[in-house]
Amino acid sequence: MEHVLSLKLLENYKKNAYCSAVVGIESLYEGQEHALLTPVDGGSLGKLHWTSVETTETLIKRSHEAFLQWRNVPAPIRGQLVRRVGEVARKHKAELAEIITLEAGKTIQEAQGEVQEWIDVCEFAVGLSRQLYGLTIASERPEHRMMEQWHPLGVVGVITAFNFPMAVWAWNAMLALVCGNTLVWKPSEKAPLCALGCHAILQEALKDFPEFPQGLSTVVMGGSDIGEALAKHSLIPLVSATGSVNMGKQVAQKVGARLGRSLLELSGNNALILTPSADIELAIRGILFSAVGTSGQRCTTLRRLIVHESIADTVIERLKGAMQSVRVGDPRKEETHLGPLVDEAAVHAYERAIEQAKKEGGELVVSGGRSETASASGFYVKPVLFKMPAQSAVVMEETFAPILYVMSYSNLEDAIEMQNAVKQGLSSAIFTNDVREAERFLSVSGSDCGIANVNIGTSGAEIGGAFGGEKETGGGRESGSDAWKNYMRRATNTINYGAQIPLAQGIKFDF
Ligand code: UN1
Repeated sequence: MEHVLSLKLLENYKKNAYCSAVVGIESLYEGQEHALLTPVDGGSLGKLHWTSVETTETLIKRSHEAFLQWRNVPAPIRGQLVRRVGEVARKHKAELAEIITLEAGKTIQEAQGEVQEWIDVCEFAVGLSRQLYGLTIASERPEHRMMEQWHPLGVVGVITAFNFPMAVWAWNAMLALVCGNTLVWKPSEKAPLCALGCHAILQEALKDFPEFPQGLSTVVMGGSDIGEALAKHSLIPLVSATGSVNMGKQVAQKVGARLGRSLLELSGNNALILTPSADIELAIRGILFSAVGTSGQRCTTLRRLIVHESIADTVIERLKGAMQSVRVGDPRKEETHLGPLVDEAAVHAYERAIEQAKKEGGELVVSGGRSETASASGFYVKPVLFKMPAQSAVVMEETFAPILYVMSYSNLEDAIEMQNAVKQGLSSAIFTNDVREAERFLSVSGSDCGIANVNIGTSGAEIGGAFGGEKETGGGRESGSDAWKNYMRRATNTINYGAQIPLAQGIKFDF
């Protein structure tokens, strides 16, 4: 089936006029042609040309030129652009969500939630534009003052994944822009239209600011060759990359080879510990959304449930019922809980994990499989619940699918050890009504993840916190708190307002 994109935001893209309007460079179309398919029913969304490496080079230089002007615009004025972006995104929320649903297969509910993350981060970034504070530091020398300033970095390279095709760009872009940087963005090959939708909003917002430079944010489309071009480029001081561990390692090595900075947000293999004191009904609701939401394709998806042995049978029974009531189907329908996986390869990964879990002694409680009720040509699968004898090899891996592995524990120390025993360290949660257990889990000897929650699930973080994780998750932090510091360089300034030159550390150097 052919989908006619009647979405106003993208009405020009099929005429191949859209991108050039965004970047002002016709040659963006010289690259390879790429067919776009929707996971909703496997139908066509049209075609786009990828950007060539040569054009990417040109665009990076252009972005650097834009940076040289943009850095001089006062931060609160830069914030006015981001405020306008938020207003325009809010106005087009439904249309933007529709693009996400068609291209990435996210349910309309969650797609709207994703656009809301973008709007929220705009509000946060506008506030930040007046709060890029440095410290004043007491100097040990008389008539001296020390202070810190935060300056913009330059062109920020952004690489994003299909599963949050707008929000992750927004986390990076809205902050990077108020911080005085420009951006070159390589979206996922699976979600280029979402990137064009984001840029349509930015273009609309920029109409109110004709004095601002062209090329503040540029989209470059393509595969790993384009990612590599960003990673290697000396005009890009920071590359922020979201995706697989393998991609992150490639990027980090290339950026590291030139001593650039990288900000990585990679895999998660998130666990939830369910203790005997927990409110089980509350926990079931938290578990279900975390395990099944976004068809298990969030990096914060719950994949490992570690339940106290005394309540394991009850919890498994309750979860079985809840999972069986999940509505799999067309993500454009309001009532759908579980839309399609993104493509056939994702379905194969799901099937492979099920087979492997069986071999490793897993007992299927909810058996899953392709969904017959949903479209035959789409990539619809049902949720899977496995009771595992131990945290075996398959459980240690991140499979981007709605598969939940349940294991039991007898004492909390062991449960925390199991939770920390994987290579990834993004998100984690405990459900308990016992303050000692909660605090132990949050303590220095508790969860080793970037996100540790009490009585809420592992996914669905708000933008106000710093988002990211440890170990193979890559160590980067994006979005809230002081993540903005990643997008700036710190200058320490010492100012002497006296008539002497005293040296620090008491050194005498008189002559
Ligand atoms: C991701 O999957 O890459 O916490 C990001 C969450 C979302 C972001 C997920 N706010 O689940």
